Amino acid sequence: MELKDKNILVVGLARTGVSVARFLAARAARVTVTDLRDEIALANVMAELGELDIRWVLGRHDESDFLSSELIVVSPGVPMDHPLLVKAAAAGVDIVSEIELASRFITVPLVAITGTNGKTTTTTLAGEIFKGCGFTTYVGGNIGEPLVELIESGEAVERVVAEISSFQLEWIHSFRPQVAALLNISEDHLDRYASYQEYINAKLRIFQNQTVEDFAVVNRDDELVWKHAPDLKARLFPFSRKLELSEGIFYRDNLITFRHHGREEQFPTAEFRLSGVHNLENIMAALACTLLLGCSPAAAIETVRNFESLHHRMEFVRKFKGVSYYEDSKATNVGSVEKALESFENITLIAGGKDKGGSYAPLVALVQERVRHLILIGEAADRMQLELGSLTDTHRAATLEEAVWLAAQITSASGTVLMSPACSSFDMFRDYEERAQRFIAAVKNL
Ligand code: UMA
Ligand code: ADP
Repeated sequence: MELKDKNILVVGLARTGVSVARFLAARAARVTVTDLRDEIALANVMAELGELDIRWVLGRHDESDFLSSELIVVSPGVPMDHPLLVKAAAAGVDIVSEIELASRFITVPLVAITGTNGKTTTTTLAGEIFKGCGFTTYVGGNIGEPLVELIESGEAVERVVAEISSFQLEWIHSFRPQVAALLNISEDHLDRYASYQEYINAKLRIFQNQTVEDFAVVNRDDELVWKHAPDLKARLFPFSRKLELSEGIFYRDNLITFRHHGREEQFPTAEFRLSGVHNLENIMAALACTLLLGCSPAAAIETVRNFESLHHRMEFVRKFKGVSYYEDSKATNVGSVEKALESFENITLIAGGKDKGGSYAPLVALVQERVRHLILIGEAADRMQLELGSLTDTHRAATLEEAVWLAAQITSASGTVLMSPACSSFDMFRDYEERAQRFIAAVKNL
């Protein structure tokens, strides 16, 4: 792809936009960057990119920039229905996401992993398995390192593993992973999409450009995912916790079995450090992605055995006066909270945050069965109280610290205090990591 002297607009100037601007400038494109945030808010970015020959349009977006560009690179946080993107698309301007741009320069096998939950865990594990098998590997995407950074660095790798969000899939045209995995789908990001179906369609685009030479690793047990499997062009490689498969990877009686073209490999699960049924699914998906691309089973199982849960995903914090405290700040939707509630009993659940517009109804049975006390925080508290408040003893707290203090008062010995918010954090915190740190500090201060 020729970028030299091309008139390119970069929309959004956070992690993605900064990396893209640097990448394009290094290839002598004529780059304009634009962000709704102004010079004061972006002072650090301006200092960081100060030496580059780029044009800045800050504090606003100008229609003329959108219409006069030859190419627009959009950050994931910019909605697809932004009026200026709609106009530019109608005028025939080429619009791409950062993963589309980067993938045009990636020449080694690419594994792309999406799903409502489990992306980061599966992506990280798959990356570790490749490395453990001796492949130099770049791990990036939604996990935090834009893929263009790999191209920009010039580093030669043998495998790329990318965590891919629905937002990043909105503006792809030729993005084609050799192995694409869809872990699960449940309601999320309904503050961004007009309907659940739109979100589902965005996720399915990960398979859009695959051919029969590629693999689609799909969750056989997820009805919604499996319903779409017959439409995929790639070779199907399902994973299942429930069914024995003749081609695919499945779990039964403490054993994961991988079957491909008549070959069979078995992996005992007894010594795995990752716990929970959802992590069995993540492990099977990661094994499928890596074994299909040349990893040796012996090295792969060694890595899986030693892999520990990532921070802020159902993480144990402390036991205090007989009560166990767990922090699951990364549970930002109902699907992930379901898994957390399935993992404990006699729960005091701290939930709430920025509402993403989905229904909390899938939690009803689990709240009735397992949640003794519910403490609600943040903007979503009103709606959560309406949907769940009558099912159990429900309280409100103005801050996370107050919620932790209250939880400590009302939870009986041997109970579990679990922060698993079902919401994003941006109403009260910078991000889910700050929310996690504040919870941990409050628990340690008890
Ligand atoms: N902006 C505009 N105009 C708009 C809207 C936004 O100029 O109309 C500007 C904002 O002022 C801001 C910038 O765009 O300066 C924000 O861009 P961004 O939200 O895309 O932020 P990045 O830092 O580039 O992060 C993105 C992903 N963010 C989102 O998808 C919201 C990061 O995923 C990802 O790690 C990063 O690219 C690198 O690939 C984060 C995320 O929350 C972790 N992802 C969602 C999730 O996991 O649920 C999908
Ligand atoms: P993502 O990157 O998709 O957000 P993470 O691995 O960061 O996924 O996990 C996010 C949340 O989802 C955590 O609360 C975690 O416990 C939960 N989780 C992880 N894997 C799964 C899965 N396969 N199904 C449902 N929930 C999961």
